[in-house]
Amino acid sequence: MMRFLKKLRPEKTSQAVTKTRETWFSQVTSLFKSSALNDDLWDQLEELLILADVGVATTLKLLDGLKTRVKEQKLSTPEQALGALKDEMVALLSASQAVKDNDGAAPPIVLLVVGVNGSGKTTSIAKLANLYKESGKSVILGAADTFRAAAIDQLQVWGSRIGVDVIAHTQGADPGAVAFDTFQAAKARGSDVVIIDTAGRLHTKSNLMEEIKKVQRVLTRQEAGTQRVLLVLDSTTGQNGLHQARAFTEAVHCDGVMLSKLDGTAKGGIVLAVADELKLPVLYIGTGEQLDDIASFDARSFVGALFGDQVVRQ
Ligand SMILES: Nc1nc2c(ncn2[C@@H]2O[C@H](COP(=O)(O)OP(=O)(O)OP(=O)(O)O)[C@@H](O)[C@H]2O)c(=O)[nH]1
Ligand SMILES: [Mg+2]
Repeated sequence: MMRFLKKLRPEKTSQAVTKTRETWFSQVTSLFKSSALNDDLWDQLEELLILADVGVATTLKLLDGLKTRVKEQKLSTPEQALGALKDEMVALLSASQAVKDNDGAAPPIVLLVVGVNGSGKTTSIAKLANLYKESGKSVILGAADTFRAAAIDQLQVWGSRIGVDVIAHTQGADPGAVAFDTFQAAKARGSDVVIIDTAGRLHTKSNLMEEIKKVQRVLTRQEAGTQRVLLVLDSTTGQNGLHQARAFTEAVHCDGVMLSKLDGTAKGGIVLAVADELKLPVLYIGTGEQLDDIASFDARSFVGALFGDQVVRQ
């Protein structure tokens, strides 16, 4: 899945986690400033991380790793331990970041965008299409959310704003047929990237999950070799959203996650839970409702932003 290293935009990341930083991680910083390295500090840290939505399992894992670092590196001051916490968070976030690169693969790259209703798929597609376009790639969009007429219009409005073509059928049409036509159009025009919008669906609706698989099969038959499935997850849905996403990834193979609406929550710790529990790379974050409100995910910038640091120490 292509990344846009030029578009790391640490300032966007920092802006998006403002609430999370102010609500929880500033308290973590204060804790390390005011407490000695003892069990009381670990207990309070555990509580703050869980409140920030890091999730119980991931919080315990972080604490274990942190205590090991403190012991092995013979750290004696709370300040050193805070540095070790940041390192541990970066390590955890980086563990699942190895993504197959598409360098050398024959275009077009096909990105199938999936997720539950209202998670931010269509908006995220517009942001991604815009990023690709800005980096000089030709993009074509497929309106395979044929479930509601407004969905097709929504994508077409974005398409004309960005200046990319949208392949659409009518409402109720077969999403597989839309994907087929979009891929054919991309091949005929020599496009670099195809992004396919899909209808929101719950993982519990097996017929809808089958529909996604059918779209994938249609694309595979077209020898769309570099297919990637991007799961869009609404950060504001917290642990519940994570639970849904886990079931989603069990039903459909996903390659990476876009965490939308990170700006809309004080519980941005969810990013750590997602990376750790879904074992999927977080590729992008949504930082607002506008076209430009997207940043490539980078573990070090993210952790730095959570703590309000300029640069997280190596
Ligand atoms: N604040 C904020 N809002 C976002 C972000 N991404 C999407 N939204 C908003 O979330 C709402 C739903 O976005 P859509 O893109 O329509 O979501 P969808 O997944 O395509 O929805 P369905 O097609 O109905 O399943 C819209 O109001 C978007 O503006 C983000 O990163 N930040
Ligand atoms: Mg949509």
